[in-house]
Amino acid sequence: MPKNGQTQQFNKAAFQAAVEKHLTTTYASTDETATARSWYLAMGKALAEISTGNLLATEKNLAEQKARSVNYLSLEFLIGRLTGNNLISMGLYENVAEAMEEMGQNLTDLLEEERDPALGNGGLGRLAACFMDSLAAQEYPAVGYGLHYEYGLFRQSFVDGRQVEAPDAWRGIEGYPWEVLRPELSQEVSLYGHVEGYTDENGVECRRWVPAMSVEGVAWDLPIVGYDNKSVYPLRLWECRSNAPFSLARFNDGDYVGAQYSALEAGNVTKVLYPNDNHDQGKALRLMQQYFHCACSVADILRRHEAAGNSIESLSELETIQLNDTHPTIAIPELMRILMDEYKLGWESAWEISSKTFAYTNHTLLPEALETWSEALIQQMLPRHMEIIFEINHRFMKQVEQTWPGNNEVKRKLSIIQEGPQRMVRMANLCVVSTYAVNGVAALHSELVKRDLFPEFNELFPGRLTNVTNGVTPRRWIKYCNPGLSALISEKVGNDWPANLEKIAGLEKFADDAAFQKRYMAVKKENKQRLANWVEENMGIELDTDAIFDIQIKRLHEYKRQHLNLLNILALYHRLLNDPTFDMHPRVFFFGAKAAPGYALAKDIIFAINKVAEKVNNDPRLGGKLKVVFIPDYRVSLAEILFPAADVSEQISTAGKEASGTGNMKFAMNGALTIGTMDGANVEMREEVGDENIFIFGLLVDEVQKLKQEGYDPYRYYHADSLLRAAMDLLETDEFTPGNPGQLAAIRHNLLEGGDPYLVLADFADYVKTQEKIDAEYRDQKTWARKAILNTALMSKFSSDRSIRDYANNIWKLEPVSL
Ligand code: C3B
Repeated sequence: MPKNGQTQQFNKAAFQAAVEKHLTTTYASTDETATARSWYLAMGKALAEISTGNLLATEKNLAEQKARSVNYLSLEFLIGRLTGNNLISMGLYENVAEAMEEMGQNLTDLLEEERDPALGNGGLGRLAACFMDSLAAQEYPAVGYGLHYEYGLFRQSFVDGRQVEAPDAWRGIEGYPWEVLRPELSQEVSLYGHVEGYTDENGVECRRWVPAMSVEGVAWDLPIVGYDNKSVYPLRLWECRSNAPFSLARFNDGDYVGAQYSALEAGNVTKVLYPNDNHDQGKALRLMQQYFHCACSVADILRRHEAAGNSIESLSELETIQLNDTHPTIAIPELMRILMDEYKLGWESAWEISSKTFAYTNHTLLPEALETWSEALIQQMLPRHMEIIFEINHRFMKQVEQTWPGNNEVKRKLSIIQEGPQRMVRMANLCVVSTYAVNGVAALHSELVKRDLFPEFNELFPGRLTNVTNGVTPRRWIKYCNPGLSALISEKVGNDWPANLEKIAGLEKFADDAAFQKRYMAVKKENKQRLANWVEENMGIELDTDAIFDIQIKRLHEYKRQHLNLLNILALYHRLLNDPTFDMHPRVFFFGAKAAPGYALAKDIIFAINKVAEKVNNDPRLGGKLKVVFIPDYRVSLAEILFPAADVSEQISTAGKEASGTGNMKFAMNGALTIGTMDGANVEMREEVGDENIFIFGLLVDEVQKLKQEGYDPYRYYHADSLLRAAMDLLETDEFTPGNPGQLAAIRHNLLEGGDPYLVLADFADYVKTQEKIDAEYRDQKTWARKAILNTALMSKFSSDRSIRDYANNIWKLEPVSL
């Protein structure tokens, strides 16, 4: 197989003919009438012809070889634009650029026509996308299963500084050129109804679900193109349709209109992605989404397994199912139901198969994100599943009784059912009990999962709880988004580093090379210019690329502490205006973040940052030293411009709260220095780059816990620190909201009267001091360049290829299969 080159046979004339054909027959355009968008669409369709062919070939090969596969179940895949990335994976970027040029089209411009498929909220969804890329790059047999939302994550704009949400019709009216409908894979999904007992023909007592209605699941495949190989794996997204929908009960009752109506409701199942990140909202429609996703996916896995001629008993030998967080947990009782009620296996045999098939990844310790579902709701929508969950719990409680006889306290704690005025099903407990492996997503996080979240489970199931540290794909997050740096890396270490990121360590020996430092920093400067141009064109703010570009991009959440960043900005503002001895290197603070529409304080923080930005960016007294830019509608395609342009990466969550973080890795690979707490993967990044090459500050996990136990008093910090007081008090004035004092006071109130749940005030002084250190060190450009180069060179651990190898070797037991 050709490596590091063109992996697809490319016939330019045939490709151009395919583009012309799609322009005419698919998009009804002529060369004269075609817009940039129709050219992009036609080109996408022509490319999808190649990827679809390879997808089918891969599918066939894997079935024939009876290869063991992983099924990655996730409610979110935040894939971002596919065209540029797929061109790189196919090795066709230059060929297609040339082919399009001959047709009078500029590839770079056409790529800008693609709308981001934003089928995820943040880190969890983006991780799933990086993992699919790494599975395909290393040819570990895999299918990604998700939902085909009609509307992805909302589009964000600012109106007078406040976030406004608009629907995201990511497919446009023409549809997305890369996706292919697979009508032959459609599934019927049942809902509601009741359970009945019956005696089968052998006299055995059985149970069966008599559903009240059903909907149709239709499969769309998006191609996950293997980098530098021919394999293409499906990202299979289920769309709910109710084109032949009916409510049996109501229909039979003669309630014709009512029957249609509830079916219409079910037709909404995949209408929109829930916009919550690290927060469980507990809505019935969300449970329906989860079950719809699981029912279609499990049925498809069984279909594949059987079609390849395998027995149901061998399911766990050939298939493993990874649950991305608890969102697809209902797949567990669904598989148990099918094995028992349809395949007629007894409980023990069904459990033997099911518990060896599923594995679960925990992505958060935040209590508000740990999913629970009301027993009543599950009982109503999925009565047979509730019965099975009860039985799993019943058997599990017996096991707990054996280990801790008579200990009701531990039973209450471990039970899958949480007692209370409304009984709730704890999905994480169900996962730990019913899977063969449970992993956290960074070393520190996995330790906390064992120590704080599930200590008794760890005792009960030794070895089940493990760690797989997250990673990111170097294809999208270096090669594609940072061509300047990529060329420089290839020149020094050869061009096979995108698939073998260990090679990047070869840059280490150039860290002190003055000529290399210069070129490395010149690339950084170009990337900063590219971002500055975007900001000028889209926001009308002029930026100086000699300033430090300091960037915090992630979902808006109190625990991520964008408001700590804001307080430092307010402190700088205060000092610039009031302390004549104070000097600072010019700095631009960038933010990009969406707030969940129902998260009031997060929205207040966005508003405050925007208001401070308005004032600061136009205040001549600051001499251009301080700028604040809140990039609207932060998304993958903007991330691709932001990461390469950063000097400083903000990773400032309260220790113990950010499970891993993955933006931290993208920044460091692209040569930004991290200011961060000892949280998530920051800890392992520090291990890799060394303490001198990262700026660590703040309380440690145990210090956070101790302070909270002792009774944390934010006022103590407020009264003791005049700079903190000055920054906080600015929030009460009308400094940034002329004529309207108090508009920003909610944040101050939350931090003082609200008890400052994420210890912003406790970490403020150390944060400010560490930012001053960065200011001083940036002035020595040689030392800075050295540190930045070392960050790039020492990030190989954080390739998602390594994460996937860890999963494949330690959990899934998968072997690569090449096409
Ligand atoms: C996130 C965590 O908050 C991040 O620390 C982590 O890096 C990623 O997952 C990937 O593991 N996460 C999320 O985006 N959504 C959740 N519901 C839970 C965790």
